[in-house]
Amino acid sequence: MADGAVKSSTREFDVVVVGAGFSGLYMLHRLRGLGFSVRVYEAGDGVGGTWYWNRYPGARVDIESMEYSYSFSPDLADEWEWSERYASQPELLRYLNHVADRFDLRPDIQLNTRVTAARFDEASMRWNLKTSTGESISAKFCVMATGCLSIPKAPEFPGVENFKGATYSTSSWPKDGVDFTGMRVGVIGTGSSAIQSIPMIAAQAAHLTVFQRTPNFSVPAHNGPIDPALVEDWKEHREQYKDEARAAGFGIRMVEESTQTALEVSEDERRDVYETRWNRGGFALIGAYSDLIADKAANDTAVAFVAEKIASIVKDPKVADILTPKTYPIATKRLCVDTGYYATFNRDNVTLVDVGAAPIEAVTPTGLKTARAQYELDAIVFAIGFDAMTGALTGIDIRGRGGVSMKQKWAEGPKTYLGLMVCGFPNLFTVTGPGSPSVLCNMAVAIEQHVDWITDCISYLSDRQVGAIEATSGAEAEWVAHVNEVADGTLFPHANSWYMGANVPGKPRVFMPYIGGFPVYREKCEEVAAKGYEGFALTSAAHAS
Ligand code: N01
Repeated sequence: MADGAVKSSTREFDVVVVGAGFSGLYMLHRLRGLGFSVRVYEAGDGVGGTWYWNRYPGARVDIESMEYSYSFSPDLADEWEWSERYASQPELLRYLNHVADRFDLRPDIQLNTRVTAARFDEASMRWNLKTSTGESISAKFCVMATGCLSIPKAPEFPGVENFKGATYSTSSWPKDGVDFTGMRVGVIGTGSSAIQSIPMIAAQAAHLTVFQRTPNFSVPAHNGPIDPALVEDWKEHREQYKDEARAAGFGIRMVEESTQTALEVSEDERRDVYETRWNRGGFALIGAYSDLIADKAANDTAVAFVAEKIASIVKDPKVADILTPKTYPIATKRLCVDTGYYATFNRDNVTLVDVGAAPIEAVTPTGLKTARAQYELDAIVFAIGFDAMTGALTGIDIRGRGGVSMKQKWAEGPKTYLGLMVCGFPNLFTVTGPGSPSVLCNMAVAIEQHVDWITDCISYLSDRQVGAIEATSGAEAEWVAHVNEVADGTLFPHANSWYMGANVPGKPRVFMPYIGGFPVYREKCEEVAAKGYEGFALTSAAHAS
């Protein structure tokens, strides 16, 4: 049978959705509600995406629970009660399972099934997909709801396979948890995952050694039981607060983005503002001044404030100094939100090792060897991050027109139009793809906006019997240039961050998310749709054979 032809064993759908996390669940709900036949394929044995996999101790959201929730259903919002200001991973996973049950999504979700390949058949204008379970699927549309941080980096340390103790990765933690009692544990990495898990592991292990290559900025969450008055207030003003979140650059209402610039106020006033926001907790600090991510001198004031905080919390000045970032502006790597992170280094059973100064050379059978010393360990935790934003898409053998793969197309960095579609890959949508605000926005807000846009688009095409939609090369090139131009106007490219692809050896250095702000971006998407999908080429279904 010719390549792309539909075999009798091939299952056919209007839309295939890859991934059953926050995006995939809502995508299914929206499309099925309009009568499309939809099938979701999920690699895990449960729904929840990020919140299914990342079960490490201390894992919790860094945006307040009330805002990190779906907003599409007032009934869902009214009936669900968050117990903490920042929900923990188990609670988030319960929430997503509740959503799957409440909207009866499970019958259309196939678990334990990884989509391994997707090929566009130009004659039929359909996608032919293959799965890890050997299935063949044909779909008119393909929605990649694969997440921005879902492909972990492999531990690239020589000798890992010879280690006699246990190894764990924060991004695929055992479901039954891990008991570190009495053990000498090493954590490699000091990103958000490590910063959340380090205080928890330190409280249990006999000894914890933290191997830090680059220090991160972290702000306190001030987590605790959710304030019932806050919940009541949200119930009363839900629509207003939703609009306010969508009008905020980062899609987070509670950041309270100021319009003032940092240097227009006195040092004393600035200190008071930072102090108030530090005490409020979470990302409030970066909302203090409008120019913190654009003006180095402004940013330096926030850097100095956090450095002072670290020095005031960490008793050993040498340790405090190693923990203080000095090589990049604050917020240009994802700001971490913690519970007791810096204070953990005051514990007698915690050691900080600067592997920026003396790199890790190898994992040995009994521990870890740096350029300076050998560390004896019973367990190693890899908290070394992800092949962010592109890894989940280039990890699937996606082939568009002419058999060109996504990997080839993105060899020099991701190219998309609006982070929603890629020229040469018709009828394939990416939820929170590179080139969209995605990880620089409240993901709940970014996801709902993308899912709504994609749903409207598929519905529009279907009503008009359009066979295929595809980003034009001109619109794509203009958008990529715009994404870069906006990023270059900020301090973000100054950091070796995963936003830049800098954490994965050999990955092109390109700033991947769109930093122009969620409101501007949303307006652009709405304008494009209102103009009959400007920048996209639409092909009549009559051309399909
Ligand atoms: O990963 P990361 P993460 N040798 O890439 C180090 C989201 N998230 O899983 O900076 C030694 O941030 C690496 O060092 P360096 C959030 O968006 C959210 O922690 O590259 N060290 C770094 O310290 C976050 O940003 C929450 O020099 C090595 C660390 O490993 C994103 O996910 C919670 C190394 C990796 O940090 C990723 O966070 C968790 C090597 N060879 C995650 N390779 C919430 O709070 C890497 N490192 C919601």
